[in-house]
Amino acid sequence: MSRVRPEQMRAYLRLYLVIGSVNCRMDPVQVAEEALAGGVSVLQYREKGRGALTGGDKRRLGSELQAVCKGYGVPFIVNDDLELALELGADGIHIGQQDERADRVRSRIGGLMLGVSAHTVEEARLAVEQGADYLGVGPIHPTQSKEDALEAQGPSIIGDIRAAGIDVPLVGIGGITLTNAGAVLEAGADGIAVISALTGADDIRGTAANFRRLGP
Ligand code: 3NM
Repeated sequence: MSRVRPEQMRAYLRLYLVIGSVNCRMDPVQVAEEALAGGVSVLQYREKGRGALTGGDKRRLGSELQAVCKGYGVPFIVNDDLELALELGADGIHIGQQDERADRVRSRIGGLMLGVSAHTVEEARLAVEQGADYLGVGPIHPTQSKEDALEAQGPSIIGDIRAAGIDVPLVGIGGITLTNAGAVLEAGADGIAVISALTGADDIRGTAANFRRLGP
């Protein structure tokens, strides 16, 4: 299977929902359904944090979220768990700097999409060399949604990565809201990735639609 083309990847990244059961006030499948109806363009299943599902329960929710994504023709990406990604036949996998090396993951997934979290220009460069199709760059702003999040860097980290000549598709992540998302796109991101701005919204569908209106 061939790798995703960068222009296709950029289109997928416009509004990226990261979701797991611990992030949701109601059924995560319903949250995903609403968010996709509003315009989410890629979904990552990230089952992490206190109270996260494991084993068969984790697999079941992943499979349900994947089915919702299929209905919208939106890629389904699994965070960190390569075995689960392969077992479910996910469209891609996302890994952090603490997880397995990107080149080792690439060698096991063929042409599936590979996303890597990067916090510095050097991490960004290395991830691209090792086969990343896209980067998640953050945290842009302080976040409540990740227990081990690093210090917030502001949108300028994205400008720094672009100024270094790294033109790989990328999203900003961490504390992004409707109010501050514009600056992330202006700094050179292809899209934004959110957890709480959508999973915690009273009107998930409407909020997703408003995020999409910010884009090009
Ligand atoms: N990764 P929210 S920040 C999953 O910096 C994740 O790599 C981050 O959640 C990183 O939109 C983050 O609620 C949490 O702030 C994003």
